[in-house]
Amino acid sequence: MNGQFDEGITLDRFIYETTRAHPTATGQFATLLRQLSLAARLVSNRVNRAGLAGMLGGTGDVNVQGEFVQKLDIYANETIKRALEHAGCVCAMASEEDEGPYFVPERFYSGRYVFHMDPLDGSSNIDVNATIGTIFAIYRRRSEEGTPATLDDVLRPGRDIVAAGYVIYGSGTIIVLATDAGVQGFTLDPALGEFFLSHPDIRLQPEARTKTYSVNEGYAASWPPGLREYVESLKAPGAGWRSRYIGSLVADFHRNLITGGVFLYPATKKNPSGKLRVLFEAFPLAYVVEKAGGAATDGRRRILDIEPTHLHQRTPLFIGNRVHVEDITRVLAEAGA
Ligand code: AHM
Ligand code: MG
Repeated sequence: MNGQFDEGITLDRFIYETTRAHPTATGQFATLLRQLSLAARLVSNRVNRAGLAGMLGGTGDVNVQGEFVQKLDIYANETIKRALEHAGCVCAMASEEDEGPYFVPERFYSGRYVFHMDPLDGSSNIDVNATIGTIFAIYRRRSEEGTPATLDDVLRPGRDIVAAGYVIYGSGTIIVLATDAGVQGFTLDPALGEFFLSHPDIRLQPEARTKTYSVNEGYAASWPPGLREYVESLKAPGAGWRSRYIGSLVADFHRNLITGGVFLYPATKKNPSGKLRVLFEAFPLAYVVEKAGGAATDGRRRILDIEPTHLHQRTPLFIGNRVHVEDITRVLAEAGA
């Protein structure tokens, strides 16, 4: 027999086989991933039809970050929360779109996991049809299952993450999932509504073949000392680097994960603590990159070791192939940044 049924590994099958291997598995983690994949299909469908469904453009509101809220931001945020809250697998969620944590209402079972997300990263790109995505991280709660969760369950260092990844809505829809079993990518077959394993065991390319840098050079005048010289050195004759920047973190990150390279979002005068969010963007992607053999720092320390003090904390981010991240971190230290 030929065809996807006997040749393809579905996301469901992957979840079943990897969680079955865990002796203490209760099924909640598998449920969480299944519900997340349902939400991903709903959001993907809405993103693809946005121009037809009147979903382009802003709501007229400004979010807790001071940014314009897009209609699709709200749709993704609500859809993912609704898909997870009733399923008995999470106790709390936190989102870039919500000011405070969202504790699962009492009428639902307060499950074992905490879920963090940027429901629609890159949303300023929606109206120009560029790639956007959902970034997420999953933690095991600290407090006892079945009891109400607390802020202590939600506000955690990234090294506590048990799984993380993203859904990317590009020319195809792909879920990239990082766990202790490594990093896997599953592509949605839109006709079947099913995710199939398309990128098994993603590892970053060897350093020598990965000369891509991604940074918004429009801000170069306000970068920290040393960074401008570093980026100039990449452009020297014979250095062999190329530049790629979409302005949608999830898309820039995904490209670099597949082809290798380094993404930089330093502190700037406008954003002295960086622009990207520790919990919703930096932690999940730092977890993914480390599982793929790479590294992520804020210019001084490992991203996953940051102890966040508030939900919407921001950070500079240097992420990608280990050698490049180490070079940047050293350059910044030497310049006293
Ligand atoms: P968002 O989460 O509100 O979409 O903002 C984050 C985005 C990232 O996806 C991207 O890397 C960055 O902002 C781009 O910022 P800039 O336009 O300053 O280069
Ligand atoms: Mg974002």
